[in-house]
Amino acid sequence: MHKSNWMWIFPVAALGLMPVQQALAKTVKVTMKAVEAELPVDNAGKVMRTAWTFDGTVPGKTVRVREGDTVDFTLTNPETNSMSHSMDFHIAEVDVLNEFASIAPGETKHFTFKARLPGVYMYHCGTMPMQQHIANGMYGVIIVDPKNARNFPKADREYVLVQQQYFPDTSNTVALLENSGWTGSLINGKMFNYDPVHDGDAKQVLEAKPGERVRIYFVNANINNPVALHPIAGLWDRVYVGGNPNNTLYGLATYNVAVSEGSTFDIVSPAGRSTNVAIVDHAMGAAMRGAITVLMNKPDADPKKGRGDRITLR
Ligand SMILES: [Cu+2]
Repeated sequence: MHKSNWMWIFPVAALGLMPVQQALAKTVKVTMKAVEAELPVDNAGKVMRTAWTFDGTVPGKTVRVREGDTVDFTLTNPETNSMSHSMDFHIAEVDVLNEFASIAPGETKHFTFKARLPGVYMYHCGTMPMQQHIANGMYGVIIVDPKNARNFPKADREYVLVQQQYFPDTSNTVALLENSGWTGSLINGKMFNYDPVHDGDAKQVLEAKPGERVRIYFVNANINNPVALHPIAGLWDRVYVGGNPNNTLYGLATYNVAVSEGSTFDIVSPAGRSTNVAIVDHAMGAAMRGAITVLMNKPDADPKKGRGDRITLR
């Protein structure tokens, strides 16, 4: 061994005695702006809705931190907006009447919380009527990566999928509660977003190479309905309930995702051949109205898809 390598041994040994969390936990600053905007819910861009969003997209940006990190969060509600808004992170253990309180146009809200548990969690606006703010698009995903990789094999690709019931008339807030009048299922904000089989205007699909482990971070942002998540022509190799590796289920065809639940799904396609899988909400009323996502497993898969900031395909 080269002499200089020995210099590393003592500092590394000392670090090993420190609690890992203390050594590696950091504070992550996250800022978001409430943006009221016109957005399409179809791939052709013909069906528009008045969306209420975080930062102008549905879902909002994916926040990603590590178990034990502290999130330092700021929400601004520009005075040009018409509504009050707020933020509720499902991983935050705080005071609903304090941190999650609404702010009027022109106000700013700041709070911090510790991401104590690994997993995948919904975040959303909690301002009343809450069903209207969520139906209008004010939701997103926070991924908390586990600090311990035990029982959590490395994924080759990762994708974020968020499903939402589409109600063309969100001003009828009672209809939202009665679950009447929804006409579409949005995946990351659009019907058949990644399904060119059922919608010729769909511009992209999820991609991976045959045999790769693909990890889906899934959040059910429906107003009322659970999601029967099933990969047609495949199986879930593992389902991490809540996205937490301590809650691992092995080998399932379908797993029911509760409203507001985030769970993580691993699928490993057969090696040595190209295949396609259709990830659906097997509740037909949702599937046929937009909740179908194509995962293409092929040797020439785009190496950038499912990695870095392309885990959410826009
Ligand atoms: Cu809101």
